[in-house]
Amino acid sequence: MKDVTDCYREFGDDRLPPGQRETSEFPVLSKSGTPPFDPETWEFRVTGAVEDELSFSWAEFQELPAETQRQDFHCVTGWSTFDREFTGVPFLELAERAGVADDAIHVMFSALDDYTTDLPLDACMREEVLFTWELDGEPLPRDHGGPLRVVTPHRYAYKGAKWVDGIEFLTEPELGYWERRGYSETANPWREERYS
Ligand SMILES: Nc1nc2c(c(=O)[nH]1)N[C@H]1C(S)=C(S)[C@@H](COP(=O)(O)O)O[C@H]1N2
Ligand SMILES: [Mo]
Repeated sequence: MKDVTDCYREFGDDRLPPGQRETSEFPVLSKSGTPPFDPETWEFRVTGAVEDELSFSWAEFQELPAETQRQDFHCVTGWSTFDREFTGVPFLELAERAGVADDAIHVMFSALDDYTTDLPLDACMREEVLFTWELDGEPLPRDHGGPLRVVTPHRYAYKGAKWVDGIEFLTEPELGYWERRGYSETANPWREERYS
């Protein structure tokens, strides 16, 4: 198990970011409910500014090399939860397999509920950005983004797409669902980057 709960040290002195409150709960927050998932037709795609575009079925995705990490989770609405254990594939693994093009600078994540979120490439190329299907030793609950979601403990949690089914590498920044509605593109909790 890899403990990445101390990734905050790069950004600030306190594990709990300013203006956040720790809760022992793990609330569910979704823009529009939990979308259906069919393991037979589900397809995960890596597209855009890469050497090789990739595509995985649900069975294939789960064969990728996985690891378990202990992480914290910070929602922009003010709650944080500590020491959650997520198992999955690092973003870095997918980036390496696809071969990121030299002119890629940004990433768009897409999801089954038509949610999108974007991040600068350097904020994605970090060990703690995981595509995860297991939370605290159990299959990731559907409301929390099962079968597959992204976690971003170094950023507010809206950067972690639940029900994720694709990433696109971009040569120009584009805005995701909440980013178009005024939320921060960079979303660093220790700098309280909540709004743009
Ligand atoms: N696909 C999708 N991903 C999403 C969202 C969403 O509505 N749809 N909400 C985001 C927000 S605002 C937060 S705080 C977290 C909430 O994750 P949770 O429901 O597991 O707590 O998911 C993020 N990822
Ligand atoms: Mo959120």
